[in-house]
Amino acid sequence: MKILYFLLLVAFLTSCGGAEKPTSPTRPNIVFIMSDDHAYQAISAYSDKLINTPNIDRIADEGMLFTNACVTNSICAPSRAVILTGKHSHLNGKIDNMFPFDTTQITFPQILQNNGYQTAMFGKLHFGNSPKGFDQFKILPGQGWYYNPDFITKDSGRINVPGYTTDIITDMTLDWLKEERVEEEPFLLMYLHKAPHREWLPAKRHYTAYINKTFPEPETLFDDYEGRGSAAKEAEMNLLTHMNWAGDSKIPPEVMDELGIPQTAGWDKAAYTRTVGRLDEDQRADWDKIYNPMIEEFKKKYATMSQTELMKWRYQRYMQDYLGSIAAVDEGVGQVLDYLDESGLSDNTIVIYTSDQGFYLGEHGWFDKRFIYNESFKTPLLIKWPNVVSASTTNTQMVQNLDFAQTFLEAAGITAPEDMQGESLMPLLKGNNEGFRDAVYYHYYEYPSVHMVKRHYALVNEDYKLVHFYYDVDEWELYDRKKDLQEMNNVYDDPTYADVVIDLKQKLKEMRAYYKDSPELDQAYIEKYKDLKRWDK
Ligand code: SGN
Ligand code: CA
Repeated sequence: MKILYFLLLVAFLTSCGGAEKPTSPTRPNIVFIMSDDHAYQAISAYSDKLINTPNIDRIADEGMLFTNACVTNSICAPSRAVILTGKHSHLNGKIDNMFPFDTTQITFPQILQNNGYQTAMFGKLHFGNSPKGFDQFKILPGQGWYYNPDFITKDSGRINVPGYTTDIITDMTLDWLKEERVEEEPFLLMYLHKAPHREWLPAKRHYTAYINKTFPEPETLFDDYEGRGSAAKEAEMNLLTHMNWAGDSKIPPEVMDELGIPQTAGWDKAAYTRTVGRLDEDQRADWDKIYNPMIEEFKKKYATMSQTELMKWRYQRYMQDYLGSIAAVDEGVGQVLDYLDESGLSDNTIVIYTSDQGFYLGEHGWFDKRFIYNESFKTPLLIKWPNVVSASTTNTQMVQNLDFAQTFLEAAGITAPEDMQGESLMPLLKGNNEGFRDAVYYHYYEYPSVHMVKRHYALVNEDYKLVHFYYDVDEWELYDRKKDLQEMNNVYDDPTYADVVIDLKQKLKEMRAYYKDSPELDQAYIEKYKDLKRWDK
């Protein structure tokens, strides 16, 4: 009798699992690698002007490089919410970095887990709450630290781990693959770097190589923002005027005082204290050895430097630390790829490398992202999957981070929920681009906030970018993508484009309706958060 009860109980518990579990042993593993703020300009598979990333490049060598991948909302946590839910920000509710993710949303990892996948996440999530649908996770609280970071763990609460965060996340990822993973089940592994997010602290082993390099300047470093509307002019992300001297360029607060350099933001010096100030005694000694000569040299020349020279100096300082912090990411990716190869897992594993958005590396004189202008709108995307994706192929379609969830579900043989809004990339991966979308929708919300990038939504196709800035302005911009690669010239009011404007405005209206976005929803989001204090300048 007892046995009967037991069998009934087992049957009942199994039925509670909901979805049927496909058991095919060939279901692919998924290794999703994402770094934070990693510009495609800083991956040598796209361009080797700035840095060599041989390991990340391996993914493109063995698979597909997407040259027109883009995001739907160029900012961290919203981008992650889009990736996990397969829905635009206005539907998943995570419109900006400020408010926690709505955990009642269904995410693709939950679906994979319900269908027999093992799931694990290591690194930066940035949701303000823990991820659902993971058998294991160790995530950084908020933005996390570059050195000696805390982690929120599934099993052991909050822990502190000494060392360099990029390496620690790599080690956690490898440990899980080697020690914790069950061999019989397919897995989803999310390996999520904090680097190269601001304030760009490289690993000790990369200090010397990067601090002594000089990098080519982008053509638009001295952009004066003429020829566009008020949004570009009013944004606060210029290397000369908005980048922190202490926090970003690593000029210590006391040296700023000595030289009479005012803070660019109220938290300029505090940013230095909370980042460089986190180094332990030995780490600090290593840091000082390399950074002090740079500071001494700057002290000698500062008083005589022109604005142009200062801008050039700040660009080099920025690139040295930004690119320096990518070096460890590339090495970590190499270690994970090596392990997949050595363990025989590679053949049946999809490996994706992407970023939560792109980033300005001095283009338009900027750092940061948020805008729909190319360098932050586009994001790196490299995918390998031996036996399915041909090696060394390039795809130019307008794919989006919105498409990932449906792609992974299809790869796992699972029907995606109907309300997901992306398009599976499976046909593209197999070499068939026919019928894929010819335009994408974009909507950025976080304003007023740090960097002061105005709210805007847009339609982008191969030829044009039509943008509407709203909230405290009502301004339109149109860029001719074929003629104006740098996006320096808003042709919205140019009579030669009058017909294009009429046509694209109609298309944008239809697109908003198609994706279930609307002026009413814009207003509702403004109302919903209007009394919340969002940003202290
Ligand atoms: C921090 C950064 C900003 C950045 C946001 C959002 N300042 O506030 O420069 O735009 O994060 O970045 S920092 O000095 O504190 O790093 S995001 O990647 O999380 O969206
Ligand atoms: Ca980011």
